[in-house]
Amino acid sequence: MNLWLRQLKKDIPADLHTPVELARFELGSALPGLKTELRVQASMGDAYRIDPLDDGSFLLTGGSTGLLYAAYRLITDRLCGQEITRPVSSSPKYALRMINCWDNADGEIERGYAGRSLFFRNGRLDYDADRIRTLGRLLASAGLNVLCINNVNVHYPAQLLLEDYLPDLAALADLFRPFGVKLMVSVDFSQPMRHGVATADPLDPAVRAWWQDTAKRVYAAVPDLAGFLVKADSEGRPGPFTYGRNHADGANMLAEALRPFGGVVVWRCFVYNCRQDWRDTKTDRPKAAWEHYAFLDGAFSDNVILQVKHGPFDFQVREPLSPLLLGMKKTKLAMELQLAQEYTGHQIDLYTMIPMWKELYEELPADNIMSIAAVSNLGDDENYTGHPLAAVNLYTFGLLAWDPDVDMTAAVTRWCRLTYELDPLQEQTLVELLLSSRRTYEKYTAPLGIGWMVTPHDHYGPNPSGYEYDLWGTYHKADRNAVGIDRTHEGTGYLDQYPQYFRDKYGDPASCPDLFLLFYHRLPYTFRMRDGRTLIQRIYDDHFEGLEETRAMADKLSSIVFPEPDASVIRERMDKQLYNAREWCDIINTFFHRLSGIPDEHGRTIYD
Ligand code: GCW
Repeated sequence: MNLWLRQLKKDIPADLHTPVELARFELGSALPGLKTELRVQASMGDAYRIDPLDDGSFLLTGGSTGLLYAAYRLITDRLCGQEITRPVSSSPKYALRMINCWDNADGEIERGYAGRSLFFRNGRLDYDADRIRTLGRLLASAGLNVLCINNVNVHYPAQLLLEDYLPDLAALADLFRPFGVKLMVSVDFSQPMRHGVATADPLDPAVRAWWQDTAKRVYAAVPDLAGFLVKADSEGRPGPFTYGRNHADGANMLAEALRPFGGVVVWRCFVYNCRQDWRDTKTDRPKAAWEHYAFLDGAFSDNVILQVKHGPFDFQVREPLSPLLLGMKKTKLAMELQLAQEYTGHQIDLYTMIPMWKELYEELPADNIMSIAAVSNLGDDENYTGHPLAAVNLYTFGLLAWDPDVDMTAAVTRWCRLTYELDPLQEQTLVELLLSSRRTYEKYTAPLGIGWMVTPHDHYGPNPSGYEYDLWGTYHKADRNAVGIDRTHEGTGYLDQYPQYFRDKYGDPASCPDLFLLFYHRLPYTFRMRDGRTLIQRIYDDHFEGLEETRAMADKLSSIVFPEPDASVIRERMDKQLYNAREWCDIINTFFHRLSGIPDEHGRTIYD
């Protein structure tokens, strides 16, 4: 299944080895009548230029991967009914456009909602090569160029990717090479200790030697491996803290090992105390990343990229941009997004992410962000993303990582047009529906930036106090009068981690944007919002609206004629979403009504 490239009917032959060969094949089979000339200009890398010539032919110029991207641009423009009539030049804003799979070697996917791993079975790399080629085609057509295949929580035997399974890794890298997709692997910081080294201390010469030797072997097998991805000292993973070292010590040690081969260390900043005592009011989890990393700004080697989750918590529906992304000016950074709908509906509920990403990109500084990464929403389901409409997130993630200024309606329309041949009215309905889906989901789930009212561990469906007395630092502290945590200077001081303009924007509840209100402030239910409503009334209204909008969405969706098997899957998941939205709406409203005792001004049903 070619998803948004379903009009490309020919499978990719196994004997293509370079992006240029592939570009020729794709152009020849997708646009058989069209004359194209491909001119390699190696220095252009991923960038390309397309010149329409007087005789109706096209001249494509670019680096080898650039030519492949140019070919997909020409093909997809044509499939969308758009003609290139003027020269087009394009180059990616971010050098590394990465998908991070959380696939375990046994084939399970952590937070996977689209089946099992496409890469692993029974503890080994084992896959359907045709599906891998199709995936490569999809990734390249979206401009994506790095794929980390294994979970950042590296479970045995995934460690063997650097050892016994190296030949398998090399074979997989060969498969992806024509697509311009480089592999990356997650590594376990304590791995040397499985090989007779007494410690994993990053400053110990034996540890350094082990990693250097390992890098040499790995790059002999996969010379273009993008590098290593590391989750250290996070949620129980090993890391430099065990040895009294900091994260620059750890990352730079690995960077030194990868440097001779041009590899990068992508080092995640998802470090916080995951064994917090809920009685402890001093610790405020969103502050953690800054406290661990900000003082190290400038201390990382030039082939280290710090990968920072977009918000300070963990992929909630609404979080501010992480202060690290704004404040670490002397460090190379990657922003990490999550396509896997862990907190956003498990690829059952519709949740199109581009409106949220647009907000993030608008705030992102221009200079030191090198890379954009996203946790994968892929699996071995026939349609790759579980919900057929969740593929819009994979595709538009790629478009934005290439060019964050892309218009979001245009991007979603492009995906719809490539994926389905709908009549214009239905297409417009689908585009509108997808673009509104995030806001709708936000309305029926946790209110006004508070997050975390999900069922613990599984993270689907409501449980307003599920995490309230737990270890994870994710509290809302709702009582009969008020809800939220004060994160201003007078409160936990989280907001102090931001530049002044940011503090000014969010620091005062009277001017703080509504949707962030409870992220930054603790407020009484009677607090008057700018539009005159009380906080509690706004919570009720949002939840009733969220449910109503979901019902309207279901109606609209049923008016669109999707092809099978998509139609059945979409219908079946929409039924589940309706159930979920109702559960959320009623449980959240009841929760706050029971606490506050304040009735809904409109007398709607709240179950007590
Ligand atoms: O939110 C948590 C997820 C974990 C995940 C972790 C992370 C891979 O629930 O499943 O582990 O984030 O990002 O490392």
